[in-house]
Amino acid sequence: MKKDHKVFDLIDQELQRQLHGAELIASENFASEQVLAATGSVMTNKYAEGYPGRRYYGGCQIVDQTEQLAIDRAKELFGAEWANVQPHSGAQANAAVFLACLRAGDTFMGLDLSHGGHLSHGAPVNLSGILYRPVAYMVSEDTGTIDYEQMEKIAMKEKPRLMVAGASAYPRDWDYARMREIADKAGALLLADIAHPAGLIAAKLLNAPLPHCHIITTTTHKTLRGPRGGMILMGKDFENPWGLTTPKGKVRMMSAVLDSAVFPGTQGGPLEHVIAAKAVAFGEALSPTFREYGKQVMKNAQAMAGAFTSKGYHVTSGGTDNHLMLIDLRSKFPDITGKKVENTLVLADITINKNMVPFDSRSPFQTSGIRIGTPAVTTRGLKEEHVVQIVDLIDEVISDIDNEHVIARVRAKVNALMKEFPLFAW
Ligand code: DSN
Repeated sequence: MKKDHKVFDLIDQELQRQLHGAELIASENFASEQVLAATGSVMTNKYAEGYPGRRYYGGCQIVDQTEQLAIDRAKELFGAEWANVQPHSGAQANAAVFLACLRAGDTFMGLDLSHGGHLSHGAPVNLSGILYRPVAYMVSEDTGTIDYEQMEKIAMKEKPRLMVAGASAYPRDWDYARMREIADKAGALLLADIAHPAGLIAAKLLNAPLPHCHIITTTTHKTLRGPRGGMILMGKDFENPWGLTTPKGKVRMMSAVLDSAVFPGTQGGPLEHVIAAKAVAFGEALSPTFREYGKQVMKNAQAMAGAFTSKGYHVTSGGTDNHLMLIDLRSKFPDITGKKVENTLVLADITINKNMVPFDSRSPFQTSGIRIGTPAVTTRGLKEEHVVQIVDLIDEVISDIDNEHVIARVRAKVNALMKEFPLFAW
């Protein structure tokens, strides 16, 4: 068959971009060659609606085994009794949990989007904000950390049916035990969305959401370093206090309700090629070297946060416990937006994203902040001394933001540094 050069040239260009640039988007990573091979495998050809051993199609005897392997490894990795590895993404996993736990119009609680929360935790443009009634908790203006006292007050007033612990841009660890106390008092179920720190939690480097949270959702491609996808876990199955009416009658155990909410509730055929790649990634994350990787991710993040602080940038909450940091540009460069920094750094082959900071005075399209994360550069092998060099380079660009010569000089330095750490060398 004739090669589709248009598409494969673009894929090659994307590979070159990844090879030559410094990847600092906190939610991105470099999956291993085995994970890529599984994602690009013949498993993509198979329809397998249903679950292992109970499918709607014939010929599922092999994909049943890969999906069961992914489930078993996921459970081992997180110490969970139950897992569903079919969600196509973290947002899909959340949509399924909401379908299982809420009825249209029900109140649930999540972190305010502008304080680091995620779109699928109640943004007005997402189904979570359209079908349900979100109320938000926030970070404290003084500390930049979650204000659990205020959270409790809001929860007791609003009586949400579900509370969400988790964020897209929050640099600190979570007090899941405290949130469970609040959820119990308010009569809510507690969901931990660990999409960002999942790899660090799997490596036992951050607080464990189990046994405190009733349900966990995650993506598999961020710190967990797997293929792009999602997953739902439970420490222990339990009776769904509200049940779910299906054609077969009332389903009460949460595992059955969640399975049904994923398929057929919100998805059709599972992506068995991605599920095979999830199994590979979970196997990699179970190895001792993954824990060393997680430790280095955190050391690199701390080194970068320290370097930004010493250059006079305001790092929100004063630092980081995990893999990311949020820089509030206003203290050092009040007139420069996050958007401008993002666009300019791309020209220097440094990839970050603009991000709102708590109590931001600008819109999400402009922002006063940038979000920076270390999972991808750490996979390449960069250590503290290298990421601190990148902070110097970022500062050089921002300090003279319209100077093309500076951008070109920095780009050359970034490319030279990345050449020392080839992709897939690990
Ligand atoms: N888009 C992801 C992130 O960057 O955090 C969350 O879904």
